[in-house]
Amino acid sequence: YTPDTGPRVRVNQVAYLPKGPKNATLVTDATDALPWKLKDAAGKVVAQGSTTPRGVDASSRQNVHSIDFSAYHKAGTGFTLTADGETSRPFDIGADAYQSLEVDALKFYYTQRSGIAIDDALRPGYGRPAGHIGTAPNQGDTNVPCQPGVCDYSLDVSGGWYDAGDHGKYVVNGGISVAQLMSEFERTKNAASARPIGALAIPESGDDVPDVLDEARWEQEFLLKMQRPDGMVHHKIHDENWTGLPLLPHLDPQKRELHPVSTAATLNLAATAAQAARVFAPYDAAFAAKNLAAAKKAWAAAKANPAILASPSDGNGGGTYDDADVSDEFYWAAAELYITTGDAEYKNFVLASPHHTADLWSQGGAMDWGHVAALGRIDLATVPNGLPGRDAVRQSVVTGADRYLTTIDQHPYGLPYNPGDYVWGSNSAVLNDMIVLAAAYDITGKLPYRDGVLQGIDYLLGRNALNQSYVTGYGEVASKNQHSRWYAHSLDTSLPNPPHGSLAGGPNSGLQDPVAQAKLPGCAPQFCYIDDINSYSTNEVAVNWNAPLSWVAAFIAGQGDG
Ligand code: 9MR
Repeated sequence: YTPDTGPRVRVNQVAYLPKGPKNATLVTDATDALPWKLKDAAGKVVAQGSTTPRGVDASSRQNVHSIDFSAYHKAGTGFTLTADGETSRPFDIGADAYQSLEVDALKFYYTQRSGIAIDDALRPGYGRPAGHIGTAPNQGDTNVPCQPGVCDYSLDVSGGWYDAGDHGKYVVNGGISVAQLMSEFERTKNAASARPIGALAIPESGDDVPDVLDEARWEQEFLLKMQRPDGMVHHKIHDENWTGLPLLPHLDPQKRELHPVSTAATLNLAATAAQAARVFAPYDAAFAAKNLAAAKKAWAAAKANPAILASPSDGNGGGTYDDADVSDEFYWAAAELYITTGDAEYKNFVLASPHHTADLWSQGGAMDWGHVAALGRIDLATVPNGLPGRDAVRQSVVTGADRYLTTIDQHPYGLPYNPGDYVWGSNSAVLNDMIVLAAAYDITGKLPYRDGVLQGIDYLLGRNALNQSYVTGYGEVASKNQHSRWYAHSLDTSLPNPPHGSLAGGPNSGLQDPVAQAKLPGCAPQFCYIDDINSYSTNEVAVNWNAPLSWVAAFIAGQGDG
C-alpha cells in the first residue's frame, strides 16, 4: 500500500493569516536550495524566494526543504506555491476559515449527544432518534445496572456525549473534553485577544447562556449523574460487548453496564465540577452550587479512596481508560477547587504537589486524558487567583512554550510535537502543545508564541507528509472516513460522513488495529495513518480531540489578520 500524497509542495490547504507566519515544506531529493514562487488565483507570481534545505526529517524519513513566504501579506483565495516543478494544493490567505472552524469543531458535540433526538433541522443530514433512552431495542441509560458483582443498584446515567465512534461514555475523557470547552469559554473572560465564541445551532441556542456552555452542560450533567451518594464516581458506562459498524445509537440492542468507581473518575468530576461552579455562576446559580457541592464531595471521597484504579483488563465492550498514576488528577482537581473557592485545603495541596513544579512539557502532548497536570497548571497561570508564587507558575508555562518553539524551529514540518513514535490520537497531542503556546501568548503578549500556534495548525491542515488535512471539510484533501458507528457513510451510503470540523485521531506508530497493521507496516511516524473507517487506532473521531481543535481555532480566530 502506497498512499497517493500528491504534489510535493506541502501547505496549509485552508488558510494562512495575512500578517501571520506562512511556511511550507518541499519534499525533494535536491540538496541545494531551489527557487519557489507564490502565485495568486490568476496564476500571477506575487512573491518568490529560495527554499532552505533541511536534510532528512525523522518523522517522515523524507529529504525536505522548508519555504518561508511570511513576507507576503495580501488576503485572497486560490493561491498556490510552486517549487521543484511541483505546484501545491490551493490555499487562502485570510482569517475567516478559523471562525468557521471554531464553530464547526464545537458543533460536533451536538451530533455526539446521547439521550436526545438530533434535530435534522439543526444539522441537515444528521438527524436521528435519541440514543439510549430506554426505547427498544436499546436497553437504555436511564436505569443502568452495574457489571455483575460490582454493585447492586442501578443509576440513571442518560445523556452526555458518546466518546468517539463507539457507544461508550467514559468519565475519564469526558472530563478533559468538557474542561477544555469550559476553558475555551473562560479564556474569553481573561485573554486580551479572545473574542466571544460563535453560535452553535443547538436546541438551547437563543437562551441566555453562551452556546459553548450549553453544550458543555450537556456533558457535565452526565458526569454528575455518574457520582454515587458517597461521592465516588463510576469510571464508565458502555455495552457488555463491542458493537459492530455501522450502528446508529438508538438501534444498539446490547446490555448497558456501569463499571466500578475509580479515583481517577472521581477526580475528573471534582475538577470539572469545580470549574463549572465558576463558569456557570453568572448564568445559573443553582447549577453552579450543585457542581460545587459535587466537586467538594468528590474531592473528599478521592482523598479517602486514593488508589481505586480502573482495571487495564476491563476492555470488553468499551475502552479501558486505565491509569496507574492519579497524582496528576489530584493536582488538577485541587487546582480547580482552589481557583473557584480560594480555600486553604486546596491551596496547600497544590503547593505541596510534585506536579506543581514538575516539568510538564514533554515532546509528546502536554496533556491528554491520562496526564492532566498541565490542565491545572495552565488554569492556575491564566485564570485569576491568589496563589502564592503565582508568577513562577505563569513563568513555568512560558518555559514550556519556549521548549515547543524550539521544537517547531527545528522541525521541517513546523511541529511542536516531536516524540519519536506518534501516539494514538497524536493530532490532539499536537493541539494540546499549541494550547501551551497560546497560554504563553496570553501571559506575555509576545508574538513568537502566537506564531507558534499559527505554525502548528498548518500541520493539521495539510503541511504534512501525507499532504492532507485531518479535519473533515477543511482543505482540498481531508479525512472523511473516520471510524464511527453513525457517520459510517463508507459502509452504508444512507449514513453521512462525519460533519465538517471533525478531527481524525491521526498518525499512530503503534498500529493498534488490523487495517493499520495490514496496510502500514514499517511506516515512518507521519505515514502511520489511513483514512479508512475501520482503522480505529489512526482514524477515529473523539470528544477529547475536537475540544483542543476548537480551543485552538478560537484562539486563531481572535488574531484577526494576524
Ligand atoms: O484515546 C485513547 C488512547 O489513548 C488509548 O491508547 C486507546 C486504547 O486504549 O483508547 C483511546 O480511546 C478510545 C477509547 O478506548 C474508546 N472510545 C474511542 C477512544 C478513541 O479512539
